[in-house]
Amino acid sequence: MKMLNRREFLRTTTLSCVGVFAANNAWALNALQPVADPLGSEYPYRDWEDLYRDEWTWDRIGYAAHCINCLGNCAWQVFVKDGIVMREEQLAQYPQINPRVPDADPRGCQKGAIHSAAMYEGDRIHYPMKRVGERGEGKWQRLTWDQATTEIADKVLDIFEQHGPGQLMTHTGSGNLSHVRLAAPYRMASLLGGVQADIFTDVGDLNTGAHLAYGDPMQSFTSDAWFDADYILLSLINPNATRIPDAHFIWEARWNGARVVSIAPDFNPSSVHADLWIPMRPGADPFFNMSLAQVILEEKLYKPAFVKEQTDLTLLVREDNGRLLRQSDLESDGKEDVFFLWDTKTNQAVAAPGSMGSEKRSIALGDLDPALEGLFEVAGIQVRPGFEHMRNEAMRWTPEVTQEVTGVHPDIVRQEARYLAAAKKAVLLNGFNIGRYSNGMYTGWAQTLLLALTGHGGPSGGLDTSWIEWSQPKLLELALFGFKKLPRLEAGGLGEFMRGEMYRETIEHYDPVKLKERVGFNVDELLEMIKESIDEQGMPYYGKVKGMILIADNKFRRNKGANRYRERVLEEVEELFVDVNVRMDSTAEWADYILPAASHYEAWDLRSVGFHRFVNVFTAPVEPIGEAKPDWDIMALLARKIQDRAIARGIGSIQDGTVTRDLDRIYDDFTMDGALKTQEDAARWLVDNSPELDGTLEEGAKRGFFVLNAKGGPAHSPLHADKPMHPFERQVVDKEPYPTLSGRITFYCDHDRFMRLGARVPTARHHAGKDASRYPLNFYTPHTRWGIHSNWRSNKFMMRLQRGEPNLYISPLLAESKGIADGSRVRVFNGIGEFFAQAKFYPSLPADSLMMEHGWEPHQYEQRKPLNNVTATILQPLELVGNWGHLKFSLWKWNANQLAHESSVDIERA
Ligand SMILES: Nc1nc2c(c(=O)[nH]1)N[C@H]1C(S)=C(S)[C@@H](COP(=O)(O)OP(=O)(O)OC[C@H]3O[C@@H](n4cnc5c(=O)[nH]c(N)nc54)[C@H](O)[C@@H]3O)O[C@H]1N2
Ligand SMILES: Nc1nc2c(c(=O)[nH]1)N[C@H]1C(S)=C(S)[C@@H](COP(=O)(O)OP(=O)(O)OC[C@H]3O[C@@H](n4cnc5c(=O)[nH]c(N)nc54)[C@H](O)[C@@H]3O)O[C@H]1N2
Ligand code: SF4
Ligand SMILES: [Mo]
Repeated sequence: MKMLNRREFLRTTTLSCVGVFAANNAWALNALQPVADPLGSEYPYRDWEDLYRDEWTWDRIGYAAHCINCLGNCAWQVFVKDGIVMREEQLAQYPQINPRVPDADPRGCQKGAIHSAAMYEGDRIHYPMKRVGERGEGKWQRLTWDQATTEIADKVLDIFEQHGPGQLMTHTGSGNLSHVRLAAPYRMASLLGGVQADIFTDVGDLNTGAHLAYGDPMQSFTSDAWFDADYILLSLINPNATRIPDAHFIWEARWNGARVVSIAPDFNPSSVHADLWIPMRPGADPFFNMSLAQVILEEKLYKPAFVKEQTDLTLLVREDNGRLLRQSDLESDGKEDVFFLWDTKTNQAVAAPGSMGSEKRSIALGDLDPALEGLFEVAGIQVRPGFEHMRNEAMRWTPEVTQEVTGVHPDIVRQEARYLAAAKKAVLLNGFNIGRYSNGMYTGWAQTLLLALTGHGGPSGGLDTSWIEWSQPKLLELALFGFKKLPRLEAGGLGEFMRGEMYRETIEHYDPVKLKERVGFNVDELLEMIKESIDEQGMPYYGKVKGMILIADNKFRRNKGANRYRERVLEEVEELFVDVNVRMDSTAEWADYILPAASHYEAWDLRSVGFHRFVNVFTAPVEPIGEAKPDWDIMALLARKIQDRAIARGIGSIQDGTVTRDLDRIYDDFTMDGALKTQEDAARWLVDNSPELDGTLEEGAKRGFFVLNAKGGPAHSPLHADKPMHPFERQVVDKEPYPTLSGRITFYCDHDRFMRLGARVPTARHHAGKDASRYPLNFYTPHTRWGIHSNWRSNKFMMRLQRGEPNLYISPLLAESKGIADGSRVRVFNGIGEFFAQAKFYPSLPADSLMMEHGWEPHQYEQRKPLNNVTATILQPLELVGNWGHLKFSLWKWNANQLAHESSVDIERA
């Protein structure tokens, strides 16, 4: 080939291009004739070019979502070449259910988009391993599956033989939210009688205020229902970072005319796009909410018809003792759970329909017109409607009074109260962060009050608590062994607090007098109430155990008082600590045995957790890495070995209360006599037997997802094929009772502890924070955009999008006073611990608070000291009430949260 100089080359190419385009029609291109490859003889090797061409070829496409604890649940196409996942792409094939509502496509986030890289990173676990050094020393020996599971099975049997049943914790954490991955360890726990803690409360995600009010805290809209709201309030939530695939519905609603308001202490990535950001002092929300209620009542903006029908505010309360008037007060064999209202038409007390004890299964009032105000007499007992008590309390919290606590100007409070009351459809989106403050229950309860007063429920809006409990009876049946035997289900926050002896840090950190002033109780009183809840009110805590099999739970990262907690738990489970995990997380590091699990693209599964009606199918596009196995297969193999070894050792059934633990047939039970040997078998069984899914697994696998049919609708709402879903439609439209004691939305609780702590009606209470200890700064730790907790936290692509090491957000004002520059290395500390991080300026943060996104692995910090080292915590004793109507232990519904944002710290340049 003749060598041209650069100028000549440019001239010829430009000319030939001009020649082609000058013809200005397609003929010119069609006229181009194929010529023999001019480079052929000069460049026989074209591999590097082929590399680029081949990048876009693949052997196979499969489907998957990601099974961890994000709320996205997005369908991905997974492209496989030579047995390796080369990339993933959003599927974007969900049907639009209604032409007037935006669809759910495409769904995804940046973490999901790099999983094909992350799944092959160095932290993946390839083989079963046994520790050969001290715990945590990092010395491992590779075992075969046979060796590992035989050794573990023998230890499990030893624990049964030496200590009896109930001494094994078999806990699956929040990392396994897809159906089969979730069902496998629960089924194992059901058969073994293992301790399984409530995963909502042991991380602090339960909206207890919503449960108190509605009797059901799992009551989100489908996210498309946000679209036609005209008022959206974001409270303790940051959807642009933590609900990435659904957040667009909020901003589309804004485009559609909605007013979007974000309440947060910092100008977070969602506040940025709102019509109004209300800067809230950390933990001050109940005061703000009560002041909204005050304005609504003062200005008579409330909707009496909705209040009378849907709430318990009509129920009569005794003047003498502050208790609800019960049938048992009036008749010797009267019921405790039948209540009365005052009918203004007939001027008499009438039993309110729809309560737990009522024969009427409807809350419709018919001809009744109950009073909201007035003093009445029933059989010589003076009574008045709860509405008056609620109002008296709310009227204390004028916007002028609460401004001192919240920092929010009264004009803003009045303005937003009026917007809320005027809205046709108002949606209040509550983040899970609400559960991580000790006054979160107060925040949530007051929010439900605001919505009820202004008539927002069902089609006219309401509370969105970020979770939908679809009706999936077969999933529960599979997970809980047909309800024939159950795990030892434990109150989550309570279990962690007791087992990890976190109360030791509580005692150390808080000033008892100041704590009582702030939250209404001191540590001694708290410990007494905890004891009372366990001993007398049925809050389950099973005490210390001897061994632990942990699945998909980064326990030593997420828990409070982190390193001290870890030491205590390791001491407790001295005999056995097994971790089943996809990667070497900060918990697997400390295990005796590690069993390698298949990742998202390596196992069959289904997933429905999310804000939409699509059940994604995982089709196992590739084989598991190394010798990893799907979680179901791992549990089945473990069951097999326990059964074999039990038979060999002559161990049969062991009596455990009213059931037997049949160790000699546990594999047969686990697999339904061999029918469900693999994760794929279990996924197929679910599809074949679930009424809410139409078609076969194969059909779902061809599409990548199922669309839930009407049978999948949750308890509180029908699932219409062509309409977004609204929580409590059945109550608001169909007048079905709420699953509460009174059958109505609850705003009066006459349980002793509620009465004693001044919380029988919604009110405002502080969280502990900086004023309850010696340390001057509030410290709160929300979730990061760059990981789902610890998942993908150390991935190189995610690290490149941020500072790449644990970083702490600080107000420049505070930084200046401490001599800290942007990028400085800082030490954050209090009496119970310390950690080091890089300071990052964040001007919108209050100068008396620090913020740090949680989720960094302890091993990413200097000296392996994580942020949770400085989080001392308490429990909210009201959330531990276990003997009042719907306030009794219920998995994922009612028990006490672990609280992340209660302690305080100081900071210095390090
Ligand atoms: N990218 C990503 N997404 C996730 C997760 C993740 O780790 N990463 N985790 C998932 C899980 S399990 C959860 S629990 C959720 C958590 O996600 P969210 O429910 O959004 O909760 P957080 O991120 O903890 O906090 C949300 C916001 O609360 C604000 N905030 C802090 N204190 C207060 C306060 O006192 N009052 C008010 N009004 N606001 C306050 C902060 O500005 C913060 O931005 O996200 C889920 N989605
Ligand atoms: N300070 C502070 N602490 C907090 C919070 C906070 O806001 N502040 N938030 C709390 C909240 S809301 C949450 S939800 C928790 C989250 O707490 P973590 O338990 O830390 O959550 P993940 O990082 O999701 O851990 C799940 C583990 O499951 C593993 N895993 C993933 N897929 C699979 C699989 O298919 N099979 C198996 N066997 N394992 C798998 C992953 O390796 C991962 O380590 O943290 C809580 N801790
Ligand atoms: S991690 Fe969750 S939100 Fe992100 S793409 Fe996967 S399923 Fe969707
Ligand atoms: Mo969470």
